[in-house]
Amino acid sequence: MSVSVPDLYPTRIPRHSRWQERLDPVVHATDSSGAPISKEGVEGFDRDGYLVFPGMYDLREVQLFLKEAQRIREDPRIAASEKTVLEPQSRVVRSVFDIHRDNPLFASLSEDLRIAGIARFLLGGDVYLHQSRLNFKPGFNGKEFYWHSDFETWHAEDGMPRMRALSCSVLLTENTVANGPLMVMPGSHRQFIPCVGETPENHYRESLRKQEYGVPDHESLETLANRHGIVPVTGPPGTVIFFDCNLMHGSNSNITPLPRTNLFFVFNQVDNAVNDGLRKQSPRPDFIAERKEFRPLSVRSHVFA
Ligand code: 6CS
Ligand code: FE
Repeated sequence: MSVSVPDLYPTRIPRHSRWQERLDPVVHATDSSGAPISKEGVEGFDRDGYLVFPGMYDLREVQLFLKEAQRIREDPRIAASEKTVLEPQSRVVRSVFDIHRDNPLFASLSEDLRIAGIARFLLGGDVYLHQSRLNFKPGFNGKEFYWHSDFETWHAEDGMPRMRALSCSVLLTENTVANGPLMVMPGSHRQFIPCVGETPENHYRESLRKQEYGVPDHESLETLANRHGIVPVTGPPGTVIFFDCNLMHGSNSNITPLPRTNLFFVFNQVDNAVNDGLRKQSPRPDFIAERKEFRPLSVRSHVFA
């Protein structure tokens, strides 16, 4: 879709510029009656930019998800596909994208009321999937994801107009302080940090292995970290983490024997569909960013036996 819209969050600019206040609400819900989460939960997401639900999926369900994730990682056809991203400097699988489209189990999980129902509430209306992926971060070899705001990339490279999207991460293995858990700067979602440097063509081929554009400058990161702190988000398998599209986050390399395998769904509100008019480079493949199918997910209750 390409209609001319103003670029409200300019980034990938030639030189440093001032941070920008967020122009969008964090919680878009206007009516909390019948909310799927508590009042404290809504306030927490609004204040911190993330929310953690330990035990949202029971161990039996998670075992099912993890078995399927391991089957995907070992499937030679998938390993050879462009949807699979390898770790930098190795042939180790880092991520597999588009799992909601290629895998019936994960397609159902993406529409499960327990997660899509919360996303729909927080984003204030029907949602579709902008992206889905498995990040394996294997033991010993799983490399870091440097500090970034997802929205900065989805805005600059996919043409996502406003901050009305969120990530939902389902932990498939134990996420400890040691094996490279998601680290967030609580509250950092309220500032937009423009990043310096024009996006190279086909940037995703490098950025998904090791991101170098769309990474804030050290001074901004230091100021954000001093102001908000850095929190490792840990939890047992079955924990679900929701985090706002503009929350500053990253994760360290995993040199422990314990894999940190997490599944991610990126929910975008249907009125915030990507817009080609906001993009300067050629579009990223649709296995990374949905460009056509903005139909609302059919959210319903699932039992994964
Ligand atoms: O470019 C993207 O869409 C991906 N990059 C990162 C580092 N996080 C979000 C997303 O997976
Ligand atoms: Fe990210």
